[in-house]
Amino acid sequence: MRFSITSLLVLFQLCSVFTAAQQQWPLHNDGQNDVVQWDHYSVIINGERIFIWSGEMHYWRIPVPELWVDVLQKVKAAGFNCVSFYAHWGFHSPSDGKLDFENGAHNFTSLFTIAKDLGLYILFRPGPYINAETTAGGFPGWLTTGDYGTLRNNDTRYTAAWTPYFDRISEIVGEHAVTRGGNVFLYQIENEYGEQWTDAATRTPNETAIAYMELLEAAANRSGINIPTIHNNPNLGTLSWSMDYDINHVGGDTDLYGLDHYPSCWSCNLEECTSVNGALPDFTLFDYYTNFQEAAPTQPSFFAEFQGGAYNPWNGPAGGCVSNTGPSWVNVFYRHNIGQKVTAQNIYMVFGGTNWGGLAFPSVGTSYDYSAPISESRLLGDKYSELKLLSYFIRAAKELTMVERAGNGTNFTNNAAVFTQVLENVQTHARFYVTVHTNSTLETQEHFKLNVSTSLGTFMVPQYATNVLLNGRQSKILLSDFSAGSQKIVYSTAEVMAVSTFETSPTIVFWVPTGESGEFYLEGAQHGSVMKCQGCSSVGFHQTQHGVITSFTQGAGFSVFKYGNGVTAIIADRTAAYTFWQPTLTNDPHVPLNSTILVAGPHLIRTAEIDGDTLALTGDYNTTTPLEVFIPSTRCTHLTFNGNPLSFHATPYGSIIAHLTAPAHTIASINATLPILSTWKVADGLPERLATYNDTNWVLANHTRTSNPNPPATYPVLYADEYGFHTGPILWRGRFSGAATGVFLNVIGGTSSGWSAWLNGVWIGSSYGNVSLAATNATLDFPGAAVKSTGENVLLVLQDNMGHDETTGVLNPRGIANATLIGGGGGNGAGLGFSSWRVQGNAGGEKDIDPVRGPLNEGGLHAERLGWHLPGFDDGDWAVGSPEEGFGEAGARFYRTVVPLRIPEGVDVSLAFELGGARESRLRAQLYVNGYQFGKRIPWVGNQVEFPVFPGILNYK
Ligand code: IPT
Repeated sequence: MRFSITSLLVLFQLCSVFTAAQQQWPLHNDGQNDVVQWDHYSVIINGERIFIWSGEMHYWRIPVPELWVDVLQKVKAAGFNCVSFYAHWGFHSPSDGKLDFENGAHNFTSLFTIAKDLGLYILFRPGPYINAETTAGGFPGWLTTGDYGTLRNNDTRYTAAWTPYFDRISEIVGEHAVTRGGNVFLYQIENEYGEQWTDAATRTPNETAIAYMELLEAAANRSGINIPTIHNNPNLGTLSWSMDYDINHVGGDTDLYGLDHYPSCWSCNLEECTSVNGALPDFTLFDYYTNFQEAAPTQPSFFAEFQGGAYNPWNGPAGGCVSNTGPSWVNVFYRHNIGQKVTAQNIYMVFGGTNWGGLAFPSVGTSYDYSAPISESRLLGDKYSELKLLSYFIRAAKELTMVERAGNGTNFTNNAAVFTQVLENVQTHARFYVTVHTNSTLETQEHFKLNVSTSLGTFMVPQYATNVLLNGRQSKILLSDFSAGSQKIVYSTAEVMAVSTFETSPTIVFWVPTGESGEFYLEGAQHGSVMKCQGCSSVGFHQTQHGVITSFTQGAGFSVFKYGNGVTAIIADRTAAYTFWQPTLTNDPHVPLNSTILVAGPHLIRTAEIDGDTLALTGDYNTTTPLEVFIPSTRCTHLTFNGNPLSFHATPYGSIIAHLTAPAHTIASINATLPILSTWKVADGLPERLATYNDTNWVLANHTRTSNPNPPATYPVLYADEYGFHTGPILWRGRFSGAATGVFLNVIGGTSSGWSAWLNGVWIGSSYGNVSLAATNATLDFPGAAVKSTGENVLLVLQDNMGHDETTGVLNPRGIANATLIGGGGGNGAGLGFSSWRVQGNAGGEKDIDPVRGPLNEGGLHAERLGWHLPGFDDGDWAVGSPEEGFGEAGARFYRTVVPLRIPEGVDVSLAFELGGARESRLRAQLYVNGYQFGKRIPWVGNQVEFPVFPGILNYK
C-alpha cells in the first residue's frame, strides 16, 4: 500500500488532536532472556529504551581488516548507535563442505571488538541468502548447479548445504551477543523473503516457506543465538513473519517484524524501479505508519533497511547518482520516518565499498559506492554532515523512544501548504512536529507559524521571530516540552542539533539554514545574553514569568548565548553546524548526554577521551582550522590532538580554542608525487586460441545430463558451474573434424556479458555485450583458410562471466547453451558435430588455492591461472609494451607495471586508477593490484573509469 503525502492529508485531517495517553502494550522478549525487550514503542536493551539508528556496511567489500576501524569510527562519529553487517556465504565457502572464517578478511571477528569499543550495537544478517547486488545474492557458486534443488525452501539437499555455514556463523556471532557481553543484539533470518502467505490478506499459509524459516530459526538457536531474530519484508504488502499478524500461529515468525523501503528506487537507473515504486515524482513520501500498525502493532516500527543511496548499474552515470539521494533527500525522508513513529532504522548503505574480484552480480560493476554517506574512498561529504545533524538530534531526543502519533494534517500551522505529523511522548508529553510540504514533491518557499500546545499553554510560534521557513526540499522537526538534560525547552522553531550535559548545565546546539530565524523558549531561564555573535542578528530575549523566549536570525557561523540558569545555547547556521561533532566519552551505545562533549572545527572528530585533566581527541583535518571544545577549562588543562599537545585559550562562554595548522601535504602536493605509469611489460594472454595449445589437463566437459532447471539446447552440457568454475572468465575448447562452414553459438554470461571465438587461432567473431541481454547468440562463418577439412579443428570460446543472477535467477547457468556446427555435414543440430569439449576457469576451481583473497578473486584467463597478476611474478623476459598502445586484432594481453608510492606518514588519502577507453572501444579490461582484482572496465556498456584501491591492497608506502 502506498500513499503520497497528498493522500495522507485526506486520511488524517479528520483526526483531531489528542493528548497521547499511555496505553498498556505488551512487553516482549525472545523467550530466552530479557536482555533485549521491545514493545509498541521501541527496543529496550538492558532495561533502557533506545532509538536504533543504524548504518549498513559489508566487511567483504573492504577486504582490509585494518581499515574497518576507520569506517566504524566514521559511522559512530556521524551519531549512529548501531551498525549492520551482511555476511556473504559464497565469500566464506569455496566448495560444499568447506568454510573459511579464518584467513584475511574472512575472519571478521575484529568487527565485534571495534564496535564494542566504539559503542555501536550490531544487527547481524547472515543470510543464507542476502541479495545485496552480489553474485548469486551471496550464495556460493557451487550451489547454483541445480543439484541442491530450487533453493530457499525446505528441500533436504538445500538444507544440508546451508546447515554447516549457518551453524558455524551463528556460533561465531552468538559469542558476541549482548547476552554474552558483546554488542550484537539482533539476528536477521533470510532476506526479503516475504513468503509466509500465499495470500497475505486472507493469511493463507505457504507451508514450505514456513518450514524453511523454522529450520533456519532452529539452527540459529541451537548454535547459540539467544538474541531476538528479525526479518526484513521487501515491501508494504508482504506482511510476513510477524508474531502480531500471524494470529493463527502458522509459524515461522521472527521475534521482530522489519520492513525494507527504497522510496526513490535502489538503482541510479530509475527506470529499473517502476515495477515496485511506479513512476512517482521525485520526493514522494509514503505511508508506513499504516503498514506497521497492521503488521506489527505491538512492536517498534522498524526499518531493517531504508534507502541510504543507490547502486550504480553498468550503464549508470560515471561516479554514481549522488544527487538522487543527496543532503536534502536525507533531510526530508529520514525526518518523515520519524514522523511515521519509526524508532529503529538501518540505512542501506552507510558505506558501500567495492565489488572487487567476482563479487558483483550482472547488473553492477566494480563500484558499490552506493552514493552512501561515507564514499567508497572513505570520504565524508555534505550528505554525511546532513545526516549527522539528524543523528545527534535523535541521540538527544530520548523522548522519541516512547511516542504515539498525536495528530496529522495541515491545520497545525497557518499555511495549508505545510503538513505536520505530531508525535507525543506518552509519559513526558514532549511533542515533535515534523513539518514538510503538503505536496512533498513541490519546491516552493513556505512560511508559517505553528500552533503548539505545551505545559505552559498553547502558542502560535514564533511569537517574535520571523516565520518558520520551509525552503524547497526541506523538513523541520519543531518541538515542545522537550527535555534537554535537566532543562526543558517549552518550544522551539529552530531545530535542535545536539545536547550535551558534560559536567555543566546543558549546552544546546540549535541550527537553522543560513540566514533563517528561530525562536525557543527555555523554561526556568533568566536574563539571556549574547556571549558570541558570529552572523547573529535581531536577537531578542523575552523574559516571561516562566523563563526566557529567545528569538534570533543566524547568518554564516555560530553564536553563543548564556542564561542565568547556566544553560548555554549555540546557534549555528547549517554550514557551521556541519563542523560540529559530538564525540562520546563512553562506549555505551545509549550515549548518556553527560558523557558527550561538543567540538567544532575539524573535518572529522573520531574519538575523545578524558584522562585526568587531559582531553585527548583524535580526528582528521585538511586545512588550517580552529578547534573549539565546549568543556570547562577547569576540567581540561591539557589538550592533545592525534597524540600531539595543543596550546589553547579559554573563552568567556565556557569553551577552549586551539588551532590546527594546515598539514604540510595537500592533495595537490601528493598528486604531484604520484608516478606516471609509463614502464610496462606485456605478454600474450590467450595462447589457448591456437590449435596447438595443450589442454589435456583441462576439465572434460562431458555431462550428458544436468540438474539445472534450464537445460541446454545442445549436449554435452557446457555450464561452467557444473565443472567447478563459478567466477570470472571461462574458456571452452571444442574439437571437431570435417568441413563445417560455421558455428551457431548461444552464450550465457549474464547481462552485459561478452564473448569471442577463435577457430584454430583465427578470430571468427565476438559479442560485445548488451546491458539487457543475459545471453547472446551469433552464427559465425569459418573463414575457408582457417578450417581444416581433414584432421582436427579446435574452436575456443572465451566468455566473460558477469556473476550469477539474484533471487529466482540464481540457477541461471553460465556457459554455452547451444553450440551447433553448420554445413559440410558436420552437425545435426544437436551439437554432435563436436567430438569433445574441455573447460577451464579459475586456477584450482573450488580448491581455494588462495584462501586470503578467497574464491571469488580470479577467473580463468591465462594470466589469472598462471599467477601473472601476483606481486611475486617474474616478468623479466616479457616484452616492453603499454596498454595505451592498444591492439588491432582480437585477443587478450596482460600488462604489468610497478607503481612506486610514498604517501607521507600521517596522511590518509585514497588513490584510484583511471581506465579510459572511448565508449565504442570493444574491450574488456580487468585491473589487478598486488593480485587483487580491483577493477573491471567495459566502455561498451559501462561508465566507470575511476577505480579506487584501498590502502592495504595497494601499498601506499
Ligand atoms: C534490498 C535487499 O534486501 C538488499 O540486499 C539490496 O539488494 C537492496 O535491496 C538494494 O540495494 S531489496 C529492495 C530492492 C526491495
